[in-house]
Amino acid sequence: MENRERIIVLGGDGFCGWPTSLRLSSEGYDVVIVDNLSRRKIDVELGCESLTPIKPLEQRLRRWEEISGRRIDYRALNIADDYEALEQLIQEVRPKAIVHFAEQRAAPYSMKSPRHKRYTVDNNINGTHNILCAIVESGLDIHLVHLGTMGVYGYGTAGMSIPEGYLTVKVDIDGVDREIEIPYPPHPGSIYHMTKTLDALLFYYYNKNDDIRITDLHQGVVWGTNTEETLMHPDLINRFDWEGDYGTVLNRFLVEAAVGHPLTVYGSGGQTRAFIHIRDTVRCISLAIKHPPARKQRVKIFNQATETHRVRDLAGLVARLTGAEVRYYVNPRNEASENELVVHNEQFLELGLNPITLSEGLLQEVIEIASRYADRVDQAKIIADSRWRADIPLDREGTAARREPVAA
Ligand code: USQ
Repeated sequence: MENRERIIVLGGDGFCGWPTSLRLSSEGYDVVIVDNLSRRKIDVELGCESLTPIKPLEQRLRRWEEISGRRIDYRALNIADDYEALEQLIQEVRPKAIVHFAEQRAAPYSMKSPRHKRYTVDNNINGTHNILCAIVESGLDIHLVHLGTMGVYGYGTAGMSIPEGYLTVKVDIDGVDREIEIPYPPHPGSIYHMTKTLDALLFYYYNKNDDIRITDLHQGVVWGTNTEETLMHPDLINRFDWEGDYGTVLNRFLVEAAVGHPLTVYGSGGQTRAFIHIRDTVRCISLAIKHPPARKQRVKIFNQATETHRVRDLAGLVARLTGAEVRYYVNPRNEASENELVVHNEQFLELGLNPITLSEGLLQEVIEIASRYADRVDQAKIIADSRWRADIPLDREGTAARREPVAA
């Protein structure tokens, strides 16, 4: 039997986890997906579903095997809860790497209520800690690749660009100037983002104490939906979130345009964020697996983002392409209304990433998908119920009074 390298993908049924699992399988790794299908259960809780009609995981996996001749194994497991089963699985599979997507990943969902805050913290922190603990117990040299977020830095960079994880600072120690490198100060903007900053501390400790090899990928807002592999058959289609809690900004604007809803710009729309196309997400993860940190090297941090955009400029672009109305809503979040953002991402570029940047062609591809499945969108679910604080008014109609020119 061929001795292939094995990879465990935690959260392999999700938006980034599914296309990553397919990519790694097509590259020749033996992939084991671990998932408790929590994201599908949250669809039921929220009363909406993926824009794209995703198939049950078993059906996805059967179709993939039929098309590619490659088998992906699946284990139903809640890694935040069932530590013993996770430890046994790692012993049994003996993976080269574990890719960790198994976190509740939506900022608005994490802010909905005390229950949602507590679920996000319990799930994300226990899950991450269980993996680290189980890797140590296994005694194996396993590379952990974690999906982190650009949001750990905050987005206000005081006029400087955001380095890849570590910041060089000058300090005065006993009257002598010294230059030292420190982890970039955490500055989370939601309970969800806060869990990722806590993850970073867990990584720091386990890397220092147990020499675990860890790569933390600080990913920006993902847009798009298809990758080369998910396009191979309708049964492999990826999920596409659009509603108020889980949909991310650019994909939401494209769906809103397709169903004739005004584009939901929060506040002034002056928020600048870092973006990455889903096809680059899977490329970056593959590159990260192929380039692990050396044993005893500190946690390796990549900024997994290819470009930055201001929210109102994205709305302007989508409006120009589709004729949609741009409407301003009271921002349900507690965030700066305007910010500049410059992000270093040289490490992935040096490893050969040729970034996909926002082009009309790719936007059209998403508009086409959004139009094809528009009847699956329940317009009542477009406006988020979540607010960062109880005193922020819920704005269902949009502040139509505000009409600033929107840059195209
Ligand atoms: N926004 C709008 N209108 C909308 C939705 C969002 O104006 O309809 C604004 C938000 O106020 C925010 C920006 O767009 O300023 C981005 O919001 P988002 O929902 O697209 O992204 P976010 O909540 O930050 O979280 C998403 C993913 C998360 C990932 C993160 C990367 O859900 O998993 O970690 O993007 S980053 O934003 O770089 O931290």
